[in-house]
Amino acid sequence: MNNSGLSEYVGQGSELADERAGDGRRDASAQANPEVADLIVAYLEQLGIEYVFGVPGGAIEPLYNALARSQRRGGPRPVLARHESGAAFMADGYARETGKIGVCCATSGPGATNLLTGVACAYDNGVSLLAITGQPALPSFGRKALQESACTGVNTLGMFQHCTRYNTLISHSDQLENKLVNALMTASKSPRGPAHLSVPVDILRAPIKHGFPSYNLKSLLHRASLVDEMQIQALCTEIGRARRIVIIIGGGHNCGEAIEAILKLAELTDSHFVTSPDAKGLVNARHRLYRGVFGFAGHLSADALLQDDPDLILAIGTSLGEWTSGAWSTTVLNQRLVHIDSSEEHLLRSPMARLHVRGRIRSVCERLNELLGEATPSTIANIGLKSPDYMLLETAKFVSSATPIKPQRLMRELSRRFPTSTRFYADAGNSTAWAIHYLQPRDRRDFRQHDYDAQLNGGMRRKGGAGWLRVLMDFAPMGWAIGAAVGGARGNPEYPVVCITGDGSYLMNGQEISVAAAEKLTVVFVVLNDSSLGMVKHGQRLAGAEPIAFELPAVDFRLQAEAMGIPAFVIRSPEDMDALDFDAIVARKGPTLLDVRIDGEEVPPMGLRMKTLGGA
Ligand SMILES: Cc1ncc(C[n+]2csc(CCOP(=O)(O)OP(=O)(O)O)c2C)c(N)n1
Repeated sequence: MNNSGLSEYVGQGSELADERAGDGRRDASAQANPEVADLIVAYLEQLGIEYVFGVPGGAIEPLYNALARSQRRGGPRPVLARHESGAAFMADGYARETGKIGVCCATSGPGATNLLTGVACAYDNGVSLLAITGQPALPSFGRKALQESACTGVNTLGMFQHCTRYNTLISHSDQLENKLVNALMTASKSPRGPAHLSVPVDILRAPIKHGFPSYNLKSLLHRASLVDEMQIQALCTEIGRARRIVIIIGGGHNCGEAIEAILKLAELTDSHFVTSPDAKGLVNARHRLYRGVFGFAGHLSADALLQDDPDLILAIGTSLGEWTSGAWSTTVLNQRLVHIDSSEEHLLRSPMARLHVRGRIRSVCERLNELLGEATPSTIANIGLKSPDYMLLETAKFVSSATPIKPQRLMRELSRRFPTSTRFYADAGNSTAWAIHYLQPRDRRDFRQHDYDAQLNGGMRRKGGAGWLRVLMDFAPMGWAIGAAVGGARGNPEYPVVCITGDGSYLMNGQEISVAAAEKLTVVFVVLNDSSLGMVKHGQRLAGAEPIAFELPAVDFRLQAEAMGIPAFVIRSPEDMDALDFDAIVARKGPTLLDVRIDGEEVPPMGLRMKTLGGA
């Protein structure tokens, strides 16, 4: 692909535009008889977006025609998902990995409704997405056209209204440019989220006039670095007064791009820090100041730190929802709290805070560091070599050699066996709990994933890519990790991807493994096979509820994968892991499946969930 050399190493769309738009904007109207669909593709290209994840159908056909033309000249091309929810999950994974906007598309009617779950997931988890769905031709509205999805049919526009940040029907071709740019701007500003364009097929096919695209997204999508100097001064005063500060680091892109400055702040103030579950992947668990995950499936060391009376708690970029606030725990939500965020929605959740500091987190932390007396650059010496094993709830099980393999031990094996550049995606269900608590990739001797990547890339610095672990915190659909892992790998095929999922989730969405095969992507699917909906089973037990509707049939996922030509292995014990050639698995340009017959009796660290459900 012509533009991939450049776009691989730039994360933010606006930054990409810096380098390529200059005015090298491809003139969509330069080709013979360009259509509105070509204009959409031209804008995606301007942002360095290389792939559109979706499933075709009649109402969206002109977009696929435009993608075919684009693909022939090395521009954005389609990736064919097996189900539209998988397409949206892939776009989500692509956005997380690259820092760009993930783009997915579907035809009208059932294509759009299938896409909805993935779009809702991106909405609740703050991921930049553009969803494009089709409609029958405008003149047919209200006449029972096949899969009509306007207000006179099964109103998909209405459905998307509740899980997007921008949602519109294009009812005239002249609207397209303005609405598309609005959608792209809305999706990428804080709070991030999905935008949806519902485009009738005759509009997609309509001719465009000469000279498009007319917007240069370079300046429109540029992220402002404004800082609120007065609030920062006030925060400096608070920091100056405090004896002991604890920092809580939140997840998502805003903290991802700021992680160096945040860690510098911790070092400069000699403050211990914890992460929310979704931010675990931003840091090295061996950092001398790190005390683990606070929130769902977190560590007692993090709780203890916050309960030990710090006089200042700096919550940075965290949503303070159920899973990220320890179910709204007063150990965090109290008057010692200072909340730093670019999202008004996040700030709204801390009315009791002593101070709110608004602004782009990276800019705020960099300015703070300046005022506090520029920190000595973070060095490997700051990492320390202390094993983080002490944080774990059940260390004996972490090293247990029992058969069937304990999920705790499986996390240890996955941590040790994969290269340091690996990205892990953990699925809804017990996988999330096990990964948040027990996964701790081997010593990177560096806490900055991006710098590590820079070394690998011969000095080329890769932006975006928030962390080595990706999980869901809010709307958490089973099977998300399967699509997201494929999309993440598509966005950055250089690094191995591991998808940790359950057998229930795999039965729901596992067909997307065949996309990884078709795209030749190194994704290792690790299926925690316990013949049950494990989180449901343990949830029922812990709550004293009826033990019902959790059993799944015994499935041999190895055979299923092999039927698709994908190498697969059954793992029953820790020794079975020794028999695998991980170097070959990681070197393989294509997926591998590990069907892991885990000990399903092990209780996942899900106490917090039980507390909020009112059970246990
Ligand atoms: C689409 C969807 N349906 C239902 C749920 C509720 N739910 C959460 S976890 C879970 C069980 C997951 O089972 P499995 O994928 O086998 O993973 P395990 O918990 O056994 O590791 C269910 C049904 C959900 N999160 N998403």
